[in-house]
Amino acid sequence: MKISALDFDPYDEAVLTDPFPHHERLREAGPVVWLERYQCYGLARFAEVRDALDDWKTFVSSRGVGLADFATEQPWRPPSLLLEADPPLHERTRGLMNKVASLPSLKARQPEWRAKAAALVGELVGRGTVDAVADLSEAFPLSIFPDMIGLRDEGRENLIPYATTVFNAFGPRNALLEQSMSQAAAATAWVAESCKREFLKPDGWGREVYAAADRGDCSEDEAERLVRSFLSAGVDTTVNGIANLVFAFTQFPDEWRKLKEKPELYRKAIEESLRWGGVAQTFYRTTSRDADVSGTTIPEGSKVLLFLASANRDPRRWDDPDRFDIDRNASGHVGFGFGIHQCLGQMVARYEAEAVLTALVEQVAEIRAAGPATRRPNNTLYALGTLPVELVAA
Ligand code: OVM
Repeated sequence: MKISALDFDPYDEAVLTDPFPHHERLREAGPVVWLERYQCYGLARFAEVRDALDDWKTFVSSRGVGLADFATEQPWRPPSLLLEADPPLHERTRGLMNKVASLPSLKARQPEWRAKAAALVGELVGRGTVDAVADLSEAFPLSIFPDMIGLRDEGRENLIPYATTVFNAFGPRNALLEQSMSQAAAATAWVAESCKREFLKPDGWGREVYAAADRGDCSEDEAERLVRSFLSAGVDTTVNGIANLVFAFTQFPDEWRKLKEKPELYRKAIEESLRWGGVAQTFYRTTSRDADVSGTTIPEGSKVLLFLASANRDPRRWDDPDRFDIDRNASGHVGFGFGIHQCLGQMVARYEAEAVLTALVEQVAEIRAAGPATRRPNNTLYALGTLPVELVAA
């Protein structure tokens, strides 16, 4: 089958700040597209994205899940033992980390998280215009996540700049990456040190990873790099997940009213925001052998860009996909990916969002947009810069 070659640039600033109209063009161009500029393939339809994620033997992660092919290019940091690994290594590291980031461990923390979110929302309600990004979506995760890991107190302001660099680094070496790299040298050094056993507090997921090393499930060096995964993947993602959740309600005030009438819909609302919001826009895989995708052969050694956020709005899979609809059954979305690499922290993300959303539903009558939201362009994340809102007291 003849495939469409496009001059489309997924990393153009206009695309990064408003990607969804461009996704439609990608999906309509065919089940597989060729992105001339980056010499990679692209999949933007739901079925093809999910099937590629499912077929981890053909679409491997060990050659990097960004544009760089680790078989020929030096990674900017030692590869993640989870994200950038294949079985059998991935099976061992993922198994160990699943036990640390367990549901019982989260359930034990849930009451405290809900109380903290309620207190934070309480401070913001009726205060006039607040920034739902800095004052809520960053403030809440930063008030619980570093403590859950057991991170040292000093230097936590490095977490977001580090994560910003990590997610920019999945893209090309463009100005965004160069800029965040040059600003994040100190953050990278702080993170590297913070992952070491001696800098972690005794109670926390960080030391639990080292306990796995003590049991012989991984080496001391592996433990250090696995803790790094928590710091890389656990902050900017949840920050923007929460921000996009609030943003969704500013765009669809009827859905907020619906939720106020039926507060029991809060979990469905969160799942729908994960589908609609598109926080993790894209990840790559690399083909380990020739792959047939809907009649097109993708040759071995190709980089394949998977447009997760586009898949989540593919009209072939979702009715009226651009509509944020909290009654919709959004389960099955690929916002957390799919298959063996599906987000390790997805329940952390959901519990954080639940704490914030239940607090909002209880205390807020109306979430009023109080000015234009701004975007913070990133090569992988659909990130908000500012989100001015007024939280009207219930
Ligand atoms: C990691 C890592 C970093 C960024 C994202 C991610 C989406 C994982 O270091 O393991 O998962």
